[in-house]
Amino acid sequence: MSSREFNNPPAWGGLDETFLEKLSEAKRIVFFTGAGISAESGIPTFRGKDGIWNKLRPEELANFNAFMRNPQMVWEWYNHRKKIVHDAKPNAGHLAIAEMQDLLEDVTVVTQNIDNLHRRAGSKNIYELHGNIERNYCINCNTFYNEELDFSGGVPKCKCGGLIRPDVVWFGEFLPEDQFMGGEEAVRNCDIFFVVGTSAVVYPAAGLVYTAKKSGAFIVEVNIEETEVSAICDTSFFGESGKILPAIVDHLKKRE
Ligand code: BJW
Ligand code: ZN
Repeated sequence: MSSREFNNPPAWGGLDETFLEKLSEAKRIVFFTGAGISAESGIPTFRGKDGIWNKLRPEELANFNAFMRNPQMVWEWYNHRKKIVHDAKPNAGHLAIAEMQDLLEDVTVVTQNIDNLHRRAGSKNIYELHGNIERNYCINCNTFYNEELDFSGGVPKCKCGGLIRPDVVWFGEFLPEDQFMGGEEAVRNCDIFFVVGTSAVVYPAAGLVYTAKKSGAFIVEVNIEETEVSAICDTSFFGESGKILPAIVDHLKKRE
């Protein structure tokens, strides 16, 4: 939760007329997603009520200096999360977004998540802004090591001797340029921009909400609580994404 105090949001009352009208005209849709969409798959969020960063300090784990100070500890944290991600399944929210590919002209997912669940749900057009927990690379020569790593001799090393790290974006690091530029381009050209399950406090990713706004998209928030960007959204659906996104699919199927 950010320092801003939020009121209790009103419970979701169904899909409203303005939204349905926009949806009926929309050609290009972007889903900008965060940890909240995977919460119903059993993957903890970072912030908020059950967020992992209520217990752990992000600056101790999610930055390069922390990794250099204590690579063993950082890897233990990632291996723990890798297991959770590996055992998780896409939920009704991920599946609904994937299903929309057959019901709408052009659907793009721009995700901050590193958990692969959009891909596993069947989404095709995905930009991953913060990397992917299933990939690793050498900090010296950037060689990728995506197979199962061997930790029996301590933190795994590359042939060149460099430490191998997870391919995720830590604080103070640049986002992968192709992913950010591709995602931003889709955002600039979309008619409806959904902001799903993100606290929208981490930049530059959160800036995409403002990019969408400036480009004239209709902005729809799906979240269990108010966020930093609720005030600029055209409509906010407050409830679980695993309930609200399938309701949109149901509506689209009825109109087919
Ligand atoms: C549900 C739900 C349900 C729950 N249904 N909803 C000061 C001002 C502005 C910027 C900065 C600043 N100081 C530093 C910065 C920059 C920094 C930043 O933004 N910091 C802010 C936090 C202050 N950004 C960076 O450093 C970025 N790089 C950068 O800026 O590069 C330029 C640069 C380079 C060199 C020098 C200087 C600048 C990089 C950011 C990388 C973020 N990485 C992480 C970790 C990834 C790896 C890992 O997983 O371990 O990415 S941080 C973490 O936060 C993760 C997430 O992708 C990201 C966003 O979190 P998200 O997805 O929004 O999750 P939550 O938990 O915050 O929210 C969940 C939401 O779901 C909540 O709203 C719930 O209500 C909701 N929810 N259940 C629907 N069922
Ligand atoms: Zn190397």
